[in-house]
This record gives sequence, C-alpha cells and structure tokens, in this order.
Amino acid sequence: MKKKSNALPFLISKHLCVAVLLNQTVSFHARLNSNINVPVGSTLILPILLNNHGNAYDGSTGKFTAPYTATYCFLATTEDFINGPRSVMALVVDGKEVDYVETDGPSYGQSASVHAVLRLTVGQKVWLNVPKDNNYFGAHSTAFSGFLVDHSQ
Ligand SMILES: [Ca+2]
Repeated sequence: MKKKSNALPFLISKHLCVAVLLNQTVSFHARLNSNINVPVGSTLILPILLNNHGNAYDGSTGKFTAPYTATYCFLATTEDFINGPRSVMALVVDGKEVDYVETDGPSYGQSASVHAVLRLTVGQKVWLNVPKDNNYFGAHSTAFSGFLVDHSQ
C-alpha cells in the first residue's frame, strides 16, 4: 500500500509561516532638524522620521523598541562642525553601552559612527545616549537607522 504523502500540508504550513514573517518587518531612519547641544546623560532624540516602517522608533523619546525577538542592525552617524565642542554618542540596549564614539574637540568637520548587529528579545529598547558634556550635533549629518535582519531562532 502506498504511504500517504505529507508534502502538501507541509508546504501549506511553510507558505503560511513565510507569509506571516514577511509582514513582521521593521525599519526606521531618523535625523535631526537643527544643530543641537545635548546635556550629558541625555538621549539623543532624532525627531525627523524619513522612514518608520512598523513604528518601532519613537521620534519623541528617541528610543527603538524591538517588536519581535529577532536580529537587528543599527547604525548612527554624526558630525561636529565647530571648533571646541565634540560629538559624543553611545549606542545602548536597555541602558547598557554596546558601542561608543567621539569626535575631536579642537577640530571641526569630523564624523563618527556607531553600529551593531544585535540579537534582541521583544520589548528591549535601543537608543543613542550622550555620555559626555560639551556636545554639538550637526543637523545635516546626524542620523540613526535600524532594521530587522532575520527571525531565525
Ligand atoms: Ca569640534
């Protein structure tokens, strides 16, 4: 007797899983709208949202909240373009620093970037912290981006 194939139910199940995952995407790109000084210990808030697919980035608090347990990529770049102040920022997860950069104080026109590919659980928050004072962030060159890489467990 020929054994009954399980191929069709498997394919239907796989197709439904893929369809669900295709809708579980998230990405954002946020930038400044003016040159700003930020007090030490503050969150660097980027209120202009060129993209916020999935609404995971909050432009009023500057924080990204992981909507799914997944792997995400984050990047942020800044520039100070006056002598004296520097641009200092740290990428943090739930307040814990994972990357840090600063530009040179006496110079100007220097850029610096933080980036990370992170495995996050649903609800974890990622943002840019300003760990030192005497900062200057240029509007035309300061941006924060992130996107979901994959859902694999
Ligand atoms: Ca400077």
